[in-house]
Amino acid sequence: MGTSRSQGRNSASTLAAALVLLVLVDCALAATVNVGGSSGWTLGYNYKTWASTAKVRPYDSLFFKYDPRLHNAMVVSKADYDSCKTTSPWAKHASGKDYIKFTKSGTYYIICGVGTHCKAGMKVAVTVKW
Ligand SMILES: [Cu+2]
Repeated sequence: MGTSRSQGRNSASTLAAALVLLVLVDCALAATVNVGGSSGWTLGYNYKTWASTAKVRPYDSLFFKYDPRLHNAMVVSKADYDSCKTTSPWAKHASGKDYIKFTKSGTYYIICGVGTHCKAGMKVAVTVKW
């Protein structure tokens, strides 16, 4: 009886170790996802369609490539995404080569805060999940 209990513990800790290893390997394999594919972050691109097929996992980097004189990338709340409100972003990126990483599953909202670009469709809702 004692033996089988201890075996149970051992296989449980082996399983735990395997899961930790799996997560570590997954993190090490984190990918870079080009937002907008080869078009990058720009006006006149359908980010809804792009996002519907994009595979983004926690720890992946979303890469926003654009001319920093023309655009930026703001991480905002869903409400601000819906209304294109640019005055209270959670984070503002403006290098033109921005890597944005989310470590938790969820839907994240990024808009361009320049002029009326967001209203023109320069906004993306990205679902991050394993
Ligand atoms: Cu813009």
